[in-house]
Amino acid sequence: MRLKVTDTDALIVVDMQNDFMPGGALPVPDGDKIVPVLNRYIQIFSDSKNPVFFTRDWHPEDHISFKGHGGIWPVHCVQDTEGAEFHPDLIIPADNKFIISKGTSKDFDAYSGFQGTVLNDLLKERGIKRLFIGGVATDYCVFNTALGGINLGFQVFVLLDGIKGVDVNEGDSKKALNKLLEKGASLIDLKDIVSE
Ligand code: VGL
Ligand code: ZN
Repeated sequence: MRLKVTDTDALIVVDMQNDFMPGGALPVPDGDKIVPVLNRYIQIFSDSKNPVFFTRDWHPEDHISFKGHGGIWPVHCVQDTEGAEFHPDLIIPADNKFIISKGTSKDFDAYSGFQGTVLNDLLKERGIKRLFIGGVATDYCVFNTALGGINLGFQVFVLLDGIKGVDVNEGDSKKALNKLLEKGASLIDLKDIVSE
């Protein structure tokens, strides 16, 4: 594929937070390995003044998704803790960037960056038509954010070299990508993006 980034494109970097990295509370295996690749995408979008959206899981300490509070996950990404901070090497551009917090109220969980957030409004306001989506986890928040984007009418490109999954059940990430393909998403790599 040969894709040129145009002014109706946005990059969405999903949940690249310490707790989802090796050593964190809810680690995605090799989650840190995609940081350099995501930084390349971030640089490309940032250089062309396209918006870059960073979603983050941003839970209260008694969140419904946590074990002991009705959920299945260990305590993770608690608001204002180090675990909820972005990976220290992730490039956060000074301009044209937006931080989207999700799962912020105790009684609601959100695997999609669109759920309970202003992400769709911000994208529509800017006339964005195509979304380039990377981050973690392929089988949870990347999947649901991509699906949400498709359902809201965006053309979605999933960054194959910029995602990692948890695979609680073997094959979950593969299934998620197949489902997205079926729904009309495209799977791309850095090399598919051309400057001219
Ligand atoms: C996620 C599990 C719980 C994710 C968030 O970002 O994929 N997974 N909360
Ligand atoms: Zn969470």
